[in-house]
Amino acid sequence: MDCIFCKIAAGEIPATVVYEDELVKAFRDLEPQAPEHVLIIPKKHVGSLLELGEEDKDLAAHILADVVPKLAKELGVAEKGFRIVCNTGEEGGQTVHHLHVHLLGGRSMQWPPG
Ligand code: DGP
Repeated sequence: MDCIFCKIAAGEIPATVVYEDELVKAFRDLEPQAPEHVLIIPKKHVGSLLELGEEDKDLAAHILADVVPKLAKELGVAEKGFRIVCNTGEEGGQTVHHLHVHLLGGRSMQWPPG
C-alpha cells in the first residue's frame, strides 16, 4: 500500500520522531500550525477513525489516555493547554488517509476552527 504514514511508521521516510513504542509513532508535522505540532499515528494502517475496529479499542485508548498526556507534558504544553484534532474524511479536512491525531500547542487556539 502506498501510504506515506505507513512509510514513516516503518522508518522508510525520515521524520522528526518525538515518541515511539510498539503501537504508535509520534513525529513533528511537516507544516506546523502551532509552535508545537506533532502527529500521533498507529503503526498499523488504519485509514481513519471510521476504520477503527473492535480490536483497536486498546490502541485508541493508548493514544488518547497514554500518549497524548505524556507528550503534552514532555512538549511543555500541558499546563497552559493544547488541542487535539483528528480530521476525518473529505469535509473533515483529512488529507492523509492513515489515522493521525494532531497535538497542537504553544499558542492560544481559536474557536470555531476554520
Ligand atoms: P490532515 O489534514 O489531518 O490529513 O493532516 C495531515 C498532516 O500531515 C498535515 O498537517 C501535513 C502532515 N504531513 C503530510 N505529509 C507529511 C510528511 O511526509 N511528513 C510529516 N512529518 N508530516 C506530513
